Amino acid sequence: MAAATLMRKIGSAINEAAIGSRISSGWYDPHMAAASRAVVERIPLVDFVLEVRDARVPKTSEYELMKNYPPSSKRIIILNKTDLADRSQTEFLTFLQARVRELKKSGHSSHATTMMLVGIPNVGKSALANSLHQIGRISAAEKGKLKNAIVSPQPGETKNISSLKIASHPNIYVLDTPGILPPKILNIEVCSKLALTGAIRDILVGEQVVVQYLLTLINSSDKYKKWGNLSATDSLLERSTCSSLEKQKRGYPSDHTQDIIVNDVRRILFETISTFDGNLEDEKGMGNLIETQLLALHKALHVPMGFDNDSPIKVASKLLNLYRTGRLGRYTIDSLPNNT
Ligand SMILES: Nc1nc2c(ncn2[C@@H]2O[C@H](COP(=O)(O)OP(=O)(O)OP(=O)(O)O)[C@@H](O)[C@H]2O)c(=O)[nH]1
Ligand SMILES: [Mg+2]
Repeated sequence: MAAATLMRKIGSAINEAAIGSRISSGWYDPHMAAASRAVVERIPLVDFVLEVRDARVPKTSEYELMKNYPPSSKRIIILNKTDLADRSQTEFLTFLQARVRELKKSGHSSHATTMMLVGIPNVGKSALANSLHQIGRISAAEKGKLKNAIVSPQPGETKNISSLKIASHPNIYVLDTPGILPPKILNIEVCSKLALTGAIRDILVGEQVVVQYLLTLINSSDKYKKWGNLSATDSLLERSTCSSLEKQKRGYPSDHTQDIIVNDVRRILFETISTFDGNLEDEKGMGNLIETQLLALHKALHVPMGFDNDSPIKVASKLLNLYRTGRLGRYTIDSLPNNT
């Protein structure tokens, strides 16, 4: 498999960086260790645990701390980032809205209900906590005073458990928690997917390595074939087909410069893959194609070539950003049985 060496590289970088060094902190830092104890203590105290997973990697993003709890009416698994994944999933907000309504009607209604959002870093727990504000029923006077959770593209943004009120009479609270991973991740494929989807900071693995893994996946899938005849209007059309809820949730500005860049990037990927005459099953062949692609992408991504040593890193982070915001299409990278 062409990705084997890359996966080994990512796996060892991640496990070496777990605890950190004197110059940089690792991803399993004292915050994560403390948060994991705090979450475990709260599990028995809350009414529901909502385990948020990334729809692109529904298996890989399983939350270690809930592994021993069978899915039940208390442990609810939610797939987030469905707009980035290949398969369409049930709309989770509609689902939660129904749960909140049920709660109001049920016997719970005389006392406050607490739901805890848990998950690995960067799956969108805080974004979900904020969306829940919009679906809960809360008086206008209280709305002005509502807290919002901070959302960021970097993993590890939320450092403490915080409580947000999403409905009154009866009161419903959502606990937003810091993202948690186990201190050791032995499976190198899991490591690679976590790095690619942004659960672990890029600096610990290196953007250039992560982007090679991304290109290996793109080059091995046949999605690129759709990019053969792109014009600026195609890409605009594709964006306008996203549902308004998705857009509202993501909050990405519609930026025409970005659309042109996306089109150029897709076209370059299409051209380089379809004219490549080496063997993509072979690591060397894949490596050569990736090298050609990264060189060709400098121009499309507006990174001047060769002026400084950082230009390959800039190309890598721009391409990763396009992928992570769904501009290179939808991908489900965990292989799942068809009935999942
Ligand atoms: N495309 C897309 N992006 C999302 C979605 N939900 C969240 N995001 C983005 O994912 C990134 C992470 O979101 P957060 O809500 O900060 O994630 P988190 O799980 O709270 O992360 P930690 O606090 O680090 O554990 C942000 O850039 C969000 O804008 C979604 O449904 N679709
Ligand atoms: Mg958060």
